[in-house]
Parts: sequence; structure tokens; C-alpha cells
Amino acid sequence: MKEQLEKIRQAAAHALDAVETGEALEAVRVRFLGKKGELTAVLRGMGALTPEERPVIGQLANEARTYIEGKIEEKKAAVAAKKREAKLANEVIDVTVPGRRKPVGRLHPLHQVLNEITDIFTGMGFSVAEGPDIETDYYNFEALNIPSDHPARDTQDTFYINDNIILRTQTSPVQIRVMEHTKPPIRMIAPGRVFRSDAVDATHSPVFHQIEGLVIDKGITMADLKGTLEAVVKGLYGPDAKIRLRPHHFPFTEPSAEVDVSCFACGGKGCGMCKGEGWIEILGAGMVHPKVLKVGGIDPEVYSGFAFGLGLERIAMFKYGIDDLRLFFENDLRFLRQF
Ligand code: 2NM
Repeated sequence: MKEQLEKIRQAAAHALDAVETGEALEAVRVRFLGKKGELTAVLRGMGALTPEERPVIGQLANEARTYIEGKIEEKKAAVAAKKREAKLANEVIDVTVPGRRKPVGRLHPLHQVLNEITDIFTGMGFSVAEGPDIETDYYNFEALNIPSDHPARDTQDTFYINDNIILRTQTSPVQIRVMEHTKPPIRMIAPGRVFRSDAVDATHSPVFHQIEGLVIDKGITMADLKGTLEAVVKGLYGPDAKIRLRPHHFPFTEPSAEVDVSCFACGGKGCGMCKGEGWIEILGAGMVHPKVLKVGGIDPEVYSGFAFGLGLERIAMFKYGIDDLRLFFENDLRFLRQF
């Protein structure tokens, strides 16, 4: 029996030497130490031994068991280490491989100009308000003192949904809504999409963008209008930019003016950009008509204000030297990537 135990021990050591994987190791454990294993079989046979032999063989059997168990543990650690090494070898990272560049998007040029103008106004304490693209006749025309026989109401200019509902032709309805629920002082701009039934060409589009603005307080005068717009124009075109006001007519302002900026290409001498004029028209403005203030719930005897409107596409075209407005809407990446 003693020899049998020694044989088992050697056989186990031999079998363990050949083990490479966790599965093979488990098979060896079952073969020698399992319920039906070789060592277990020997221990079962101990009943046949004499009382003198039993403790001696028992001790030897235990030693054999401890030996095999120890070997199995050793092998288990070796197999695990080998597995980890193989995994690491497979996972080698080549830090010299060039990275994959993610395509970076950008803002549309119109949105860049919008953000620039918005920043100038918010820097002066203006807030930004928005309103619906689909408006009522009342907010788009009636409240703005545009009488029903005014040419701007002509179906040639306005998209009608029905007699009362239209696509807004300007963002001024937003200012009316703000007046209705705001006690002055008011300093706000209303940027947004506007719609006019125009044929598409290099300078016209049925959909374009406006930024309109409104300032109302006690004692606001034309001087505030001029100073504010001068500051905006300097912010947009640099400290040398100047403005000039020419008399004009809008139904919603009195007096009204068109505002020119000194040509940013030639500085006022006259060039191709300004068609030899030295000045470029960029804004409409005026003192808010008392009727419009009243409609907005503001007492014209107490308050006065100025308003203005500019076309975003026109400003962006001058800023970037673009001669065809359609480029903004064609989504040609060769164009858009230049900004
Ligand atoms: C312009 C020119 C002049 C304007 C007027 C108003 C309102 F609602 F306060 F009466 N909002 N915007 C205005 C004035 C717009 O666009 C060329």
C-alpha cells in the first residue's frame, strides 16, 4: 500500500507537469483527489489493514494528499499567470499609430454673424426675445400701424395661410408681444426667420433673417438711437466705422431713418464694394410711433423709444465679401467650410 501511495504521488506529479490549462488541471484533481479518485480508492481500502498499519498508512496517505493539493495550487497559479501573460501580449498598444481625426463641425456663417451681433447687444444690457414664425395679421401689421391698404400687405409680399394667419414678414411682432407684458425700461433684440413672397435671385430669398431691436424708457431720444447704433457698428466693423442717418419712412416709427455705415472696404473713399458711394446701407430705424407704443400698452406721454431692424444675410454678405445670397442656403460644404 505504501508503494501504491508513492506511485500515485509520482503519477500525480507527472500528470501535473503536463498540465497547460485550467480544464486539464481540474481533470487531474478529479483523477487523484475526486470522490472516485485514485487516492480516495486507496483510503477506502484501509479497512483491510491491521490496527498497527492503519495510522502509519493513514499518515502517508495524508502526506500524499497534502503533497498533491500543494502541487495543484502551484500549478493553478502558474496557469493563471500564463493566461494573463498571453492576454497582455495580445493587447499590446502601439502608441506610435497615428490617431484617427474626428470630423469637427462648425456654425453656419449666418449663425456666426448672429452670435457676434447678439454678443454686442447683450454686452450693452439687451435681452434676446423670440416669437412664432406663424403670426396673426394683428401682430404683424395692425399693431405696427401698417394700414390695410399699405403695399407691404399685398399678397405679392406676404404668405397668407388664411385671411388672418400669415408667415411673419418681420420680427417686429415679437416687440409688440414684449411691450404687452413688460413695464419699461425695455432693451431687447428679436432675431429670427422672416418670410416674403419674393423670387430667388442673388439678393432676394423668400426666407431670410432679421434682427430687430427695441429700447423704451423715459426720455429716450434720437441721440440714444444714434449712439447705440454707432456702438454696434464699431463693434461689428471696428473703431473707425462711422454711421450716417438719412430720412426715410416706416409706418411704425416717426421720425424714421435709413442708416449707412462707412464702407469697410475703402473707409469711405468709394470703391467697388460701395459702388463708389463710400457708404453702405445696413439698417432701418426710428423713434417708435406713439400709436405703436399705445397698442403695446405703453403710455406715449410718459415713455418714448427707438427701434431698428437689420437683415442678417446682407450684413454677412458685406462682412465676408459674398455676392450671392443663395450660397447661404445651398449647404455646399465647399462654401461652408471656408468660415
Ligand atoms: C425696422 C426699421 C425701423 C421696428 C419697429 C418696431 C416696433 F415694434 F417697436 F415698432 N420693431 N422694429 C423697426 C423700425 C424695424 O426694420 C427695418
